[in-house]
Amino acid sequence: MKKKIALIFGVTGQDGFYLSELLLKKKYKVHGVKRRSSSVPTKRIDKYLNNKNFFIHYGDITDTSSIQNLINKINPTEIYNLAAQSHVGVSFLTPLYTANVNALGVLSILEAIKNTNNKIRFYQAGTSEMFGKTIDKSQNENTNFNPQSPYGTAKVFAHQITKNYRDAYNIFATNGILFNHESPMRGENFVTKKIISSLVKISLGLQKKLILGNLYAKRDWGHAKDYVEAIYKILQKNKPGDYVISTGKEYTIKEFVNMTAKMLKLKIVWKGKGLKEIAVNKENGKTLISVSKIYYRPLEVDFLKGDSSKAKKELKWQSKIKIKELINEMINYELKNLI
Ligand code: NAP
Ligand code: F7E
Repeated sequence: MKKKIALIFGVTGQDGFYLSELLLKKKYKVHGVKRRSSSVPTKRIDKYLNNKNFFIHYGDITDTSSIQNLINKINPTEIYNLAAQSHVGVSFLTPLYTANVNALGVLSILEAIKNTNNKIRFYQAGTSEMFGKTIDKSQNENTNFNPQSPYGTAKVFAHQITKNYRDAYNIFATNGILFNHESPMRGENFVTKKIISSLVKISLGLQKKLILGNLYAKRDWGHAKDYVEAIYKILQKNKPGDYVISTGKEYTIKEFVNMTAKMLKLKIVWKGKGLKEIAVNKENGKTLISVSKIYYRPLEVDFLKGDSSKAKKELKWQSKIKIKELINEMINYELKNLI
């Protein structure tokens, strides 16, 4: 049988790493797109660069001609769009740029599929941030969108335009609505990676303090390795659809800190309230964690908890890796990289 060909936009990111691993195992030819940058952007995927089924091309989803040329050249069976300005906080500082990449970039890919070969299957990386401020205790495919950031708002456009192209042009265009997913490959400025890398250093005496923002937002955190399996399954169905992918459990940032500190045997005690809240070392009274306004956002998404019943039923997918295993793996990765 002819090898399937995948084209991944966003291959250099966290999910790009895990999806490449999965598709190479499934004997795909994997083509990934990297952006030109002044430093090497491929550190996560370096290990695949010598694989005979892995190919890297320059491109950018804000450059329509580069997308069109790549699709013409590669003629992929499947396109996975993982490319995005993916930081919610940063989207408030770069709203136009974020909209250009996260909304219009997606439209450019869909246009290129429509104009080249409408049999190409397309996955769009949607997000629980589209739900934003919600009244539903848990969110599924029928929950209304009410995004609270330029990031979430741009992703709603991407979600809707993907549905439009599915309906109008009969394209196998799908949306994942993925809740937060983390791993050792997570970007440094997301809260889980920041907490774990700082607390590991603090536990070894290599860092004095960790400064965080809102400790009371609740998130539903899964593992990226589990979530790319769902992404893959979404594109293998008979019919295109939209799927919520989540664990169904939520924790506050503070609870995440406490779980991490406990695993590192760091004894901390919380004191104070609001911006004055701190965590001190129980043994010597030194402040290890404090809060700063800098990391607060103009608008916050207070809680998110997904309901993945549809994915369970139709994709036979369920999140497997539990939060403590995730934290443990991330801690071990940090420790290994410090030694
Ligand atoms: P990530 O680590 O930030 O990776 C984003 C990728 O997009 C990187 O490869 C980045 O390239 C690339 N990129 C950014 N702008 C681009 C552009 N203009 N053209 C081409 N590539 C561009 O994000 P992730 O955590 O892997 O997430 C993957 C996707 O899922 C994103 O779309 C994100 O919004 C979405 N999502 C993530 C989560 C989550 O919890 N992780 C949840 C829901 C949805 P560089 O390496 O050059 O920066
Ligand atoms: O923030 C709070 C912050 O930046 C989580 C992206 O992958 O998941 C991610 O978006 C929470 C927020 O992720 C800090 O205010 C407190 O409430 O790790 P985060 P996010 O904003 O949930 C969704 C599903 C995506 O789609 C996105 O692409 O933690 N928080 N203190 C902090 N957040 C950060 N980053 N840094 C802090 O110091």
